[in-house]
Amino acid sequence: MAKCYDILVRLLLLGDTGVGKSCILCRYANDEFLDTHISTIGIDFKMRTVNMDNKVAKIQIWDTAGQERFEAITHQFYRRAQGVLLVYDLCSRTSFENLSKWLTYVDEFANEDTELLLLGNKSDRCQWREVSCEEGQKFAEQYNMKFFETSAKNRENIDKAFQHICEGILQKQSLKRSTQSLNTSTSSNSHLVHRGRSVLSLESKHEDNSMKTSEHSYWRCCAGVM
Ligand SMILES: Nc1nc2c(ncn2[C@@H]2O[C@H](COP(=O)(O)OP(=O)(O)OP(=O)(O)O)[C@@H](O)[C@H]2O)c(=O)[nH]1
Ligand SMILES: [Mg+2]
Repeated sequence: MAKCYDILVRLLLLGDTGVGKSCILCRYANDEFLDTHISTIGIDFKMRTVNMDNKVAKIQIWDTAGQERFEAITHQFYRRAQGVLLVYDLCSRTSFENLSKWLTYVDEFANEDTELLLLGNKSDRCQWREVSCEEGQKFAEQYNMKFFETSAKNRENIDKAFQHICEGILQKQSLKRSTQSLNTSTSSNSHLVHRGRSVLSLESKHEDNSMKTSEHSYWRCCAGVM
């Protein structure tokens, strides 16, 4: 099948049950909002195509269930994510306190260079707020994440948050590409130096293939789980 995009970005939504992950995704992908809580079973996904840097970017977003009983399923998806949106409900201190648990999972199951973004959702319910904006900001800074307060209900910061994480991922990728080409030229130079002089051997760096899962095997793997 012909590829109809230039860039594929894979994101994962994580956080306690009820914080609004599915609503954030519905708002971003379909511009819809659902008032009732229908708990996600295992994992779900949606896509949106956007223009970034004059390229067509397909954003594939995996929406995980916050309930503990699905963790064994959802952990399998962490490694394929280039970015994780970590969500808490700013009207629920428990969901904020549980962020460290989600970060432990990210540490354990995601790639080291996964881009992270913290979202304090339900900003339209400020009168019931249990977590201040400053606390959210401070937590995010501790883990080197950018932070947004969002509302899936009134759209606040939803597009901005997705745009931010995608840009971060693309910047990281282009930096990685430049480093790799630099390494390649260094290692080919090192080869020449080694052959020509027979004395100097510079160690060539191995290319990091961890993020190069082909889309084909990716889909096969998901199909096995779904
Ligand atoms: N007021 C308000 N309610 C929201 C917002 N986002 C989600 N909700 C409500 O919060 C409840 C839970 O939303 P979901 O998106 O289903 O939560 P979830 O994080 O996907 O939950 P799980 O699938 O169980 O992990 C629903 O009743 C939503 O209507 C928001 O920004 N503002
Ligand atoms: Mg859900």
